[in-house]
Amino acid sequence: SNDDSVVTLLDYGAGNVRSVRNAIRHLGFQIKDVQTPKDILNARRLIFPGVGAFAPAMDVLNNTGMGEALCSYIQNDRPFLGICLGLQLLFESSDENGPVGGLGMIPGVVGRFDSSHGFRVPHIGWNALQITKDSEILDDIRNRHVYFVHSYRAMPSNENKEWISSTCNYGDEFIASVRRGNVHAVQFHPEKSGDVGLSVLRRFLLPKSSLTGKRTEGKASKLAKRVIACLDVRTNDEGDLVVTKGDQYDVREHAEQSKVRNLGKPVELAGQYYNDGADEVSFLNITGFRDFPLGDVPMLQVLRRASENVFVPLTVGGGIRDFTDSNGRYYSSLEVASEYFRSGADKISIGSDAVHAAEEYLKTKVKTGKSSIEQISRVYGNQAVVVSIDPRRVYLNDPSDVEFKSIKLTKPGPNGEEYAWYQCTINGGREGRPIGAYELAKAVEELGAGEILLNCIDCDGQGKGFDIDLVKMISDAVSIPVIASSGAGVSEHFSDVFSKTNASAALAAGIFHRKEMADIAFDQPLELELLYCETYNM
Ligand code: 1PR
Repeated sequence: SNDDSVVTLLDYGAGNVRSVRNAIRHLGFQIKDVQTPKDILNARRLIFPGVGAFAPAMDVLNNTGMGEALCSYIQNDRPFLGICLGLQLLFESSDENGPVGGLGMIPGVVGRFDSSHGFRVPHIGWNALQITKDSEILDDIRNRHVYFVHSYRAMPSNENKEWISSTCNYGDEFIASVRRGNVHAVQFHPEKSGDVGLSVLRRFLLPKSSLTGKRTEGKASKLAKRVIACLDVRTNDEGDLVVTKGDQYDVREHAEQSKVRNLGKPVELAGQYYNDGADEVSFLNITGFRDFPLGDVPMLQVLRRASENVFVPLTVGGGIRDFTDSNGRYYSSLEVASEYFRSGADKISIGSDAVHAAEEYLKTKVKTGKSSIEQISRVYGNQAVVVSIDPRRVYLNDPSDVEFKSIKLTKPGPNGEEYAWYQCTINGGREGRPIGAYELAKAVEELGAGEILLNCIDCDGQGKGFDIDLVKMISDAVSIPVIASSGAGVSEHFSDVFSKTNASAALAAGIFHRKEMADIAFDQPLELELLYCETYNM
């Protein structure tokens, strides 16, 4: 095609490239999908958003002849942008379930991050780049952070140094982007890095003459703490999907004949929080445990529409488990998750089903490979699987009263109890289970969860701060990232949880809905923009 508004996209069908598509369209371009190797050779500009694992991606490229076409396209210095796995595949090989041979365009081996010196793997979140040479497409980044999510990375060496345009520090210094002539590839996700990421794509897509502005050096920095806006959604009594918010998980209004509290429309609020600067947006379908999510078409529509305008990571949770519908048709949790990924989710979050899986695993000590956590992480990677924990504090006078890990409380319980354990619940806090948050967190990490969303029923909706004792216990127990949740009421609560615990992110709901929640009294007004602008680098 000769049309400058057309971009060729190589999507080999391994996962969610919806957000890349949405970002390209948002910038005013049309997409032509690669069907045959010839489409690669004829492309004016080619974007390759690699998704999934290295070995299956190479299998597809080799079996279809697309790998060969890609190599010749790149050797001819034609405009190319690889994203994430689309960067890694350019190297000689990867250790991911390997060694597995790559396209071999760039010298070097892609290896796993070393988690031994306290860096959590996967590397998830917003990090700064060290820009080492003129890359053109990175010119607007300056000191702002971009979004990464990966467990494997390529390292700089003498052999590949002329390719490197930026590096990033996470335990090791790894390659964040490469550039040679018209060939670019980035390890981070421009389509998930907000407006700074959109500018990377725009610079790749537009002819150079139409852009102004010059490069500034980025500075090395640690991974930033993330602030996540959470939307609890459910069908209200009229059958509409609405954003709601509970008080210790109770979402019914106390006054008005006990109606479900309605704070607005999910797609609109998600767009608003993105524009306000949220680092990520989560949707939790809080009645998913009783409704079958694939029957819940509105939720899929919400995701599709939200992902058209939200260019930061989207997580969706609620009802992810194996399911047999009323016609006797069986759906695996993997099928349910796949439908969410196809509709625009970057991560899925599992609550109740993770509790069942962890109980089973602790009882039998056998990984069956059949749990939702194992199935989904095998196909989509650990970084795509979040486990949401809904614990409730149980006070104790003596820690030896229970078999679960307990902690000495900073603030004693209502009857002067000095200890507590945190009992896991399922079905939106309705049922307590014989497993603690600590035991659950360790078990799901072993099963393949990539991140933990740590709620606390006692603190939910109270606006009195996160449960620091709980967040500390869990973030010290696992080596995957932990998202602290429940209780944020003022911006100091965020700095508090980040300075006192090893949480990687903090999630909140009520504080963001404040305008819509005049009925809930908070202590102080909050400057939303100030909250997000602050980069919690500790
Ligand atoms: O069990 O896999 O179907 O998943 C259900 C999901 O829905 C779980 O992630 C569970 O946490 C969530 N959920 C279920 N019931 C409720 C409820 O509120 N009745 N919401 C619920 C959980 C917790 C957070 C909340 C934070 C921050 N809400 O989403 O946003 O507590 O709130 P705050 O900042 O206002 O204090 P499954």
